[in-house]
Amino acid sequence: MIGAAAAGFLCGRQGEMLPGWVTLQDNRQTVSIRTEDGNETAEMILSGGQLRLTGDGFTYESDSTWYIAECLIYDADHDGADEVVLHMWKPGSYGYFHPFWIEPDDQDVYSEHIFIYDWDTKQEHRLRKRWLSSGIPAKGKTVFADEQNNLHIFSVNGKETVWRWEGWGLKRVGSEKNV
Ligand SMILES: [Ca+2]
Repeated sequence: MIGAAAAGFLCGRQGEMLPGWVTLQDNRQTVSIRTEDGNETAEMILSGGQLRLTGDGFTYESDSTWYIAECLIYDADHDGADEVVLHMWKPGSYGYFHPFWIEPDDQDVYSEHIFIYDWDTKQEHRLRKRWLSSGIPAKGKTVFADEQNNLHIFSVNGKETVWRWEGWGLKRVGSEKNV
């Protein structure tokens, strides 16, 4: 974890600014991923905002400009196979699909995202883009997936929102709750 600076911002590895309340989880564990081709085992290392997944013949390393706060592995879209769900911060609000009518992003400003990847045993790095959110204003302090595969986001302001896969992507269900 990176220590908070006095100004209320975290100073990132390349001098970028993240809000000071952002918590970058440190997590190292062996995970079992349910795929269409059977289960696959991976070593997951989340440290300093960088994610590494390794196993028999594969390695995934996250983009060095990202800060991944949390990595969840669960069946986000309810089809029986697991997805990799990243709660993360990256430069700019838009990722791979930048709307043409919006001015170019300010790449010095970090914004919060939920990125979802399929686990594809045919790819050397395994992760295949599934659903990559634009910047979200959730101010998520932490996230959690429940037994119904709903994603709960707990904000730094003490609010909880619940998100469920519907059709194409996560949709918010119910109203915001105080926690
Ligand atoms: Ca799935």
